[in-house]
Amino acid sequence: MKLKSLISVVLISSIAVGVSAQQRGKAKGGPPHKWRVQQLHKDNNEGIAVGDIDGDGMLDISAGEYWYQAPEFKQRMVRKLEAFDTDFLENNSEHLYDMDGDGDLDVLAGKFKTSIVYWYENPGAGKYDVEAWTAHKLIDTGTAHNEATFLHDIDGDGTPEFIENSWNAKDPTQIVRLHRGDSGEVTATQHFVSDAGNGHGMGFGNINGDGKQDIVFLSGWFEQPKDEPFSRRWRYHHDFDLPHASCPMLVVDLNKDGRKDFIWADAHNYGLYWHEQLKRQADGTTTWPNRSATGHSPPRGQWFPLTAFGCPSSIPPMALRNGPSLSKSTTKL
Ligand SMILES: [Ca+2]
Ligand SMILES: [Ca+2]
Ligand SMILES: [Ca+2]
Ligand SMILES: [Ca+2]
Repeated sequence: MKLKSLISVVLISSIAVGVSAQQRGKAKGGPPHKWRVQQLHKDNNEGIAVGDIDGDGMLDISAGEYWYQAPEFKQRMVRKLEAFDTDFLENNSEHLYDMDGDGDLDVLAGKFKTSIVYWYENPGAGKYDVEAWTAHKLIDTGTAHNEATFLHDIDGDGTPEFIENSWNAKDPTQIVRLHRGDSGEVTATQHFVSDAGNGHGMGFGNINGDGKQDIVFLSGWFEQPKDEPFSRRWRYHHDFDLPHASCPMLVVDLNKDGRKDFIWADAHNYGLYWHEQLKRQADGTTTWPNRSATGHSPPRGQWFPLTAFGCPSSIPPMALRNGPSLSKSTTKL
C-alpha cells in the first residue's frame, strides 16, 4: 500500500514524445518540443488505465471514480469508490478491456481490502452523461489483502487472466479466468496456483526456458505446468526472498545469455535492482545473485524498456543500485 500521499492524475503530453526525442531534435537542429501539463484530478485513487473508451480514435484515461475524455480530457463519471483509513480509496489497479465483447472498453478493477471484483460496463458512445457505469460482480476471490492486480495472458491463448498480488503471504496465488458467453454474458473461474504463497511484488515470464510463463513474486517463483496450466497447483521454487518487491517485477534476459533475469524496485522506497539467473541446477533450482553493483551492469543500450516503472526506455547503470542480498528464508508458505 502507498505511503501517505495524495495522488494527482496529471496528464503530460507533447507534440512529439520523450526527452530523448527532444534531445535528438536539438542535435539535428530541429525545433524543441513543447509540453503541456494538465491536472485532471486530485484524490487518493491508485489505479489508472489508458485506452480509447469512446471509440473516436483518441486515447482516453480511466482513473478511479472517473474517466477523462480526449482531447480535452473532460472528466466523466464511472463509479463511486469507498474510502478507508485516513487517505485511501478502495482502488489499487484498473484495466480497460472489452469484457462483454460489444466493441467498447469496459473497466475491470479489484480493490485493496475487498475480495469481490467488479467490472463496469461502458455505456457506449454518446451515452456518457450517466451517473455511473453499470457495475457487474465478476467473482469473489476470497482474498482481501490485494496490493495490485494484473490483467495478463498467462497461458498465451489470447484471452487475459486477472491475477491479484497480495501483501499477505498466507493468501493463495490464484488466476481468475474470464469467460464470455455467446450473448456477451461474462463469468469467471478461479484456478489456485498455490494454497498459500503470495507476497508484496509480482511479475510474469518464462523463468525456466520451457516456453511457459511462470509467476515470480516476493519469495520465489511458481512454475507453470508444461501441459494444462489450470489442471493442478504449480510447482513452487523457493529460490529467493526479497524484502519488499514491486508491482510489477520485470522478467527479461538483461545480459543476453539465454536465461531470464529479473528487475525489481524496492516498493514504497527508493532503489531499482536486477538479479541474474545463473545456470539452472538439474533439479530445477535457480540461483539469483544481485548484479546491480557497478561492474556487473550490462552495457548501456541493452536495458529493457522500463516503461512499466515509468522510466525512460534506456537508463544508465548508475540508476540501478546495490540492493539487499537475497537469502533463503525458513518461512514456510
Ligand atoms: Ca477516445
Ligand atoms: Ca464492452
Ligand atoms: Ca489466457
Ligand atoms: Ca540472463
